[in-house]
Amino acid sequence: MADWTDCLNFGISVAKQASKVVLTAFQQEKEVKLKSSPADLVTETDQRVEMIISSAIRSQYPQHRFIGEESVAAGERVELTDCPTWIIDPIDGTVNFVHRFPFVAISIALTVNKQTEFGIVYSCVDDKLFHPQRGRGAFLNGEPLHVSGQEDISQCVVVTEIGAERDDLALSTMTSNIFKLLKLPEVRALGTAAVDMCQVATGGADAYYHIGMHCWDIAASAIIVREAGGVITDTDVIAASSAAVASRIAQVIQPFPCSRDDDD
Ligand code: LIP
Repeated sequence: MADWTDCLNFGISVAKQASKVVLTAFQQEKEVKLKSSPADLVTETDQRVEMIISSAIRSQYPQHRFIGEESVAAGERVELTDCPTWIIDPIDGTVNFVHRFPFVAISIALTVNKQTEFGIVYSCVDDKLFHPQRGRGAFLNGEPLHVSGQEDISQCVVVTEIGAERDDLALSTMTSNIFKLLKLPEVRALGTAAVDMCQVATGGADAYYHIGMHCWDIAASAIIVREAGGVITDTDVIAASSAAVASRIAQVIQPFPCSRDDDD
């Protein structure tokens, strides 16, 4: 099995450099633009941070490819091939960033042959670095992570979000699904999918549910959950501490038809 540890270490150093830009801008006034909805925002910092990360990686690994949230927003196609491909969300939790709600993360994953080799979720404000590697476990600031292993849905803390889609169908599906989830366990939301999913990996939460996610929102955190012993299903995204909890949530919620990132 090829060893991607050098790439992981390089990605971590780049994420830490980029986080300085995020943290400086976090305290300042931002110029904000709307993307698909008032809950889907972009700032100059999102674009700058993506440029810093992709330029650094490109000069170190010129053969590698990239899928980045802001490059796609600017018109680049999403194309996942077998080549080493870095999937980047420069600021996951842009709405939090704009409002100074203190959960924002830089999320980076590397796929090779369409399989994720490692992830990096750097939760900048609280200085928490999540770094899983395929087959080698998941870590938070160097310490191994394990899901709770909870199998009883009535004992679960479930993390979820309303999401960025604000049309009537998306909103009514999501709110009615949250209503159903509220009848089961405790529900929480931090405003960043990447950090939300990391809570499942730490065992602090037992499941995560969200519809309409993009690959850059979840590429890194999905491998964190898996390497911490959890499961990821696809209805639409459920990350859970056990297959039993994932399947119970899938029975309760109403699926929602989402387009794929690689739809043209
Ligand atoms: C956002 C998320 C947020 C989710 C939104 C959106 P962004 O990512 O992480 O938790 O609810 O759907 O995708 O736009 O801040 O990178």
